[in-house]
Amino acid sequence: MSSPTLEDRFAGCLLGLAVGDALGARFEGRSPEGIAQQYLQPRDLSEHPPFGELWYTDDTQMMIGVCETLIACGEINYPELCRRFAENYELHRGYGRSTQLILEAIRDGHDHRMLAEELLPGGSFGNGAAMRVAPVGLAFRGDLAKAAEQARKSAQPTHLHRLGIEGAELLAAAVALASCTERFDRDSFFEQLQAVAPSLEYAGPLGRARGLTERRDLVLFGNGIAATDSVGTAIASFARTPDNYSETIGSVILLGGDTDTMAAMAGAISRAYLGRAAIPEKLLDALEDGPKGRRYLETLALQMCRRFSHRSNE
Ligand code: F2R
Ligand code: MG
Ligand code: MG
Repeated sequence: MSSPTLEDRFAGCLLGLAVGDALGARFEGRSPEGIAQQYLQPRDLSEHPPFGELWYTDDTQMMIGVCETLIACGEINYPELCRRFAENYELHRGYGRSTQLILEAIRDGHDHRMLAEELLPGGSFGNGAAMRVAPVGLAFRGDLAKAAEQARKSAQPTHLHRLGIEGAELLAAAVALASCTERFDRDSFFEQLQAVAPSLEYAGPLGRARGLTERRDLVLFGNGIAATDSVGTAIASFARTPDNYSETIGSVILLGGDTDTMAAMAGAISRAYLGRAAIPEKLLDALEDGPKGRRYLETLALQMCRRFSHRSNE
């Protein structure tokens, strides 16, 4: 099989994130035992998805804001990013509490910088900065140091805790590497990621992910809303089944907990590697297609590709 074009990878990444988010959202907060009563194998979720249109959540809505900023400015520009986040914000998408308050403060013209410091001790270590950062990885895929620096900037409005920020750096690097990869090399992938996230909280899971073979061991990586309980899980799931998007997102959804976000992150990495072509049609067709739905994501991917293709290191 020929490798995907760059355009294919960009579209795959954005759509792979949105589909993972929207499918995972149907199971958010549920226990693995409860999900197992309906779905036994990861692929079952793609083959027999829940009935009806699949609606994305805050993960995709914020990722759209990151994309729009990158397309408009060529890099992360703080005021533009805040403006896009607030403009796109819809409460019913299901935001984290602190992120919700910050976005409402931006929207209402209040001083929000203090909020990010004060609402949670030491700033947020939630996975909200990592769940939206994939476009940064695409844009700066040829330069991991730049991707990490831009990921830090993209976290700034809402996530000031070092673990929230480091989770975003790691996820951006994983997308960057996947989008440049012709044939997945596990050792090289993890060696490069380990250089990006040296702190113990991430180094441990990355070390375990490198040797992961059994799906049942994914449970050791966590399924929670903290970046340290979900970013490693998404990366581990991708690296276990790099050639199979349905298996990669299905495996994290079967863990229960923060299913939308784990599937969004895992789906973004998977499709940055595999491209758009093999996202199951059933899932793609079910993804919402309103004003900022499926076709808008395809347009964003095209614009991103035009804006950033010269940075390719392929
Ligand atoms: N919030 C949700 N889902 C909840 C259910 C929504 C429901 N369906 C509805 O109908 O409303 N999902 C989204 O939130 C996660 C991303 O969150 P983000 O952006 O990181 O938010 P925040 O507010 O910064 O942090 C989330 C929680 O993490 C804990 N936390 C973070 N830092 C902390 C600290 N320093 N000390 C203590 N706790 C900390 C807090 O409980 C925060 O509320 C994604 O899952 C996304 O899908
Ligand atoms: Mg969500
Ligand atoms: Mg979530």
